[in-house]
Amino acid sequence: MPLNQYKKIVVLTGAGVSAESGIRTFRDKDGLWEKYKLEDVATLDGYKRDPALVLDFYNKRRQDFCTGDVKPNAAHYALAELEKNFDGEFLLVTQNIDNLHEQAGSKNVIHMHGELLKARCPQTNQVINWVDDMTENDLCHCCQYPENLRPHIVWFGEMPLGLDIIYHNLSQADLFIAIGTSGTVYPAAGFVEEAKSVGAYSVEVNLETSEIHSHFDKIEQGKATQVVPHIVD
Ligand code: BJW
Repeated sequence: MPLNQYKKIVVLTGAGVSAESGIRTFRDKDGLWEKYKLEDVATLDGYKRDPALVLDFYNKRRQDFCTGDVKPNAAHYALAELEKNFDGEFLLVTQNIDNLHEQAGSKNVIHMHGELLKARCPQTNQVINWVDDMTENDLCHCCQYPENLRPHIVWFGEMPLGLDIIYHNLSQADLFIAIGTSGTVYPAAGFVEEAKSVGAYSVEVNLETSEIHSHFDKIEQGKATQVVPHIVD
């Protein structure tokens, strides 16, 4: 696909882009929501009800991520190369909380649903790196209140991060590419319509048919590691 005909590209990635790196998706067979109830582990109410359960959910995922053989795959690398070589403006918006895009070399990345390797003070919103032995009883590093730190994750009902920048970029985009996302979670699922409303061309890369496939101009069905290097070449 000749990408240099475009001036501003916005790419949205979801769990499918990291699936081939060994990170489980949410809604596929064997996905995380088969084992956990999202109301329990991905809402503020769930966290208030049972912080230990929620911390355990993220601790396990952090452990799997840090101790497993999890590395960026060909799709992550292809997107980093695209950003490096593209003459126009490029924004990568990811719903993923892993840092595989950064490990692959991507620079302009927004983690709209937070980051697994970070914690946040709910009072000041200060974000710090997660420390291995951190528990819910740790003192907050910025205000020293106990039991104050929480995972730096956007749960259901909470406002995703970086939305001003994302919508600003979508309002100027002439190419929008969504990769490995089921299109079930808003506001990310609405980004394609936002981009289309200003005339952007839109491409979806997915192994299956997403909930929002009918909004895209072009569907590239297949594994992210095979399709993405091909379309950004
Ligand atoms: C491959 C592949 C391979 C596999 N190659 N592809 C009613 C109507 C509309 C909206 C709402 C509603 N009720 C509530 C809402 C809002 C709510 C929402 O959308 N709910 C829906 C369930 C209906 N959204 C929110 O609450 C959000 N906040 C919000 O809306 O704030 C208010 C607001 C208002 C107006 C404007 C702006 C804001 C917050 C959402 C927070 C989501 N949090 C989670 C968990 C935290 C992170 C974590 O623990 O990791 O984020 S949920 C989970 O889903 C996670 C993901 O980022 C997110 C999206 O999932 P994703 O990435 O799409 O993964 P899957 O598993 O669903 O799909 C994987 C895809 O990959 C599949 O399609 C496969 O086919 C594909 N695939 N292998 C290519 N190799």
